[in-house]
Amino acid sequence: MNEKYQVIVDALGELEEDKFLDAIKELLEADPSAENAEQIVNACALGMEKVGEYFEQNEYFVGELIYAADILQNGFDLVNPYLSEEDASKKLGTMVIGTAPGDLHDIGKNIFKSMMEAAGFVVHDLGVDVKPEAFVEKVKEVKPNIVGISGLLTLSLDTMGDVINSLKEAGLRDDVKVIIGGNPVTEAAMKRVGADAYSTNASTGVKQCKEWVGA
Ligand code: B12
Repeated sequence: MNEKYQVIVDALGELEEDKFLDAIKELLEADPSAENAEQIVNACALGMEKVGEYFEQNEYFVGELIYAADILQNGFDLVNPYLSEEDASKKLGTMVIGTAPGDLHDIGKNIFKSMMEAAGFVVHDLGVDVKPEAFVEKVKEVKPNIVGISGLLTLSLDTMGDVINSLKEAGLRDDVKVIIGGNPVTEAAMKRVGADAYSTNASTGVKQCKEWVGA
């Protein structure tokens, strides 16, 4: 990775907010393209991985996780407006998205949502810890092309299945494509829960959704 992006990874990992935000600002000033903004988002995700590693090693605790999430959100607020140069006025399709039942992580979901909106989708975001019934109600109401479920806990791989089963029981499963995303999702998990696609990366997730609507 280019050393300028590496500064972002390291500064976030070490919880150095000023250094982190200054690096993002400098990179965006030098190159305001969507491609650069995506690279910055990827560097942020790597920085959060470092935070996660420190947490696993008992060097950081939940307080540091919360602080890291806060710093990341501030960084992401800077990047968000640069994420796409596409014409967001031509709507490609509709998505209902939420974090899996029992899971409160939403940073990655919010990044994916912003990138979907920037690509031209209308996104209805149900928030975190979204119960299967809430997904069903929203799908009935807005009839989306795609349902997205985000999850960062291993436990979410089961509760994502509960959401998909509820869509089946309501007779809605065949009307939508379902994509699951978040760090722990795998192809095996996708098959087990009955989703149509999975992604551990917002860019490839958006690409998949665009393919589904023929864009
Ligand atoms: C920040 C964080 C928190 C914050 C969350 C703040 C927030 N608003 O989201 C707080 C402090 C609240 C938190 C709480 C907890 N956390 Co936490 N947390 C993290 C941490 C450090 C980073 C997660 C993150 O934001 N990553 C950055 C984003 C950008 O990455 P991402 O989510 O993967 O998203 C990208 C892609 O996956 C994709 N994507 C995401 N969603 C979707 C959806 C779709 C549809 C698509 C296509 C793509 C997509 O797009 C994104 C950009 O590319 C991780 C460690 C890690 N490295 O993952 C632990 C981690 C996820 N947490 C963990 C744990 C254990 C907890 C707690 C239980 C801690 C506790 N003891 O209380 C609680 C759980 C509360 C709950 N019920 O959910 C564990 C999970 C372990 C497991 N295997 O289940 C991890 C892995 C840490 C660890 N190594 O142990 N956490």
